[in-house]
Amino acid sequence: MAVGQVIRAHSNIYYVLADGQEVECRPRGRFRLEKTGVLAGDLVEISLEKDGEGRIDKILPRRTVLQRPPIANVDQAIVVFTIREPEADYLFLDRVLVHVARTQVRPVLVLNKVDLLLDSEVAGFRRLYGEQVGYDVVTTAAKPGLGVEELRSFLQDKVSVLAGHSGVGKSRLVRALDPTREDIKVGDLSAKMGRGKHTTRHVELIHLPGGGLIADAPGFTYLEFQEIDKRDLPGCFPEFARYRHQCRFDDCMHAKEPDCAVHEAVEAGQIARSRYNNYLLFLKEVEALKRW
Ligand SMILES: Nc1nc2c(ncn2[C@@H]2O[C@H](COP(=O)(O)OP(=O)(O)OP(=O)(O)O)[C@@H](O)[C@H]2O)c(=O)[nH]1
Ligand SMILES: [Mg+2]
Ligand SMILES: [Zn+2]
Repeated sequence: MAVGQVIRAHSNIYYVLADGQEVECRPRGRFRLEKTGVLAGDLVEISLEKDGEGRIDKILPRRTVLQRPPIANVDQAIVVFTIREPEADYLFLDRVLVHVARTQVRPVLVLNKVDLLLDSEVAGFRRLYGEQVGYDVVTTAAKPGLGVEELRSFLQDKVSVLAGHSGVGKSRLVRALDPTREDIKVGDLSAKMGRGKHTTRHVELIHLPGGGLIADAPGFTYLEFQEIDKRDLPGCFPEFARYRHQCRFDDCMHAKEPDCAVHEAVEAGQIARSRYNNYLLFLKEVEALKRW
């Protein structure tokens, strides 16, 4: 018996790194019945069969779990975003940030492809998501290799996962961080839609030269709010924190209530209206789900 970490999962085969060796494993039957099954990032107990194949006997308790992308035991989600190619989708970005906020995973925002942007666009993004909202923001251009060392400093000694739309450059960033990994596939953008083509198919954990593990993962577009209590939603918007305790009602949802300090901060330009509008949209979504 040995303990290892699942670094890749293809259908029902799991590649487990144990004692520096990659072992191809299948889970024992009962894991297939569990809702989440075995996830990349899982720490597992394995035993070797005579044919050299491994069996996963046990999943050790998970520190964190992310549904999108599906991975266990990560410390950080590197949320990759672009303003051009593909075009900015702030609603989706805020959706991903709410999902991450619901876990114990720390978000780091990466604005990639800054080689395609004006300095003023980069500065505007930093001002909003960095200064106003309060996230760590790193700006990169994976292709010409800008900002890669700053990103590396966020990854050292941690387990991180890349998240974001297809085509934003997640895999290209991994290759910029480890140029020896030419085997990692980088995709094109479809000429018609300007979107990625889902080049990465599986989650894979990669050891970085400077230390730290990073998981490349498939891009995703679809995310819905399930099992989320609407009262938890305001806490997922860090910029509300400073105001929400000054509302007239303790249980203020910052929608139509009178004397709402969050709403007043929006009117005063201290909270971005775009973020607030997305908040109201998510609130409606969560309330609609509850009615069923
Ligand atoms: N101009 C420019 N292009 C980039 C940059 N980073 C990545 N690209 C290009 O964007 C395209 C998509 O990059 P990928 O790394 O495959 O994107 P991905 O996020 O891994 O996409 P999926 O695997 O489909 O989720 C490729 O053609 C890259 O060369 C960048 O900083 N600047
Ligand atoms: Mg990829
Ligand atoms: Zn309020």
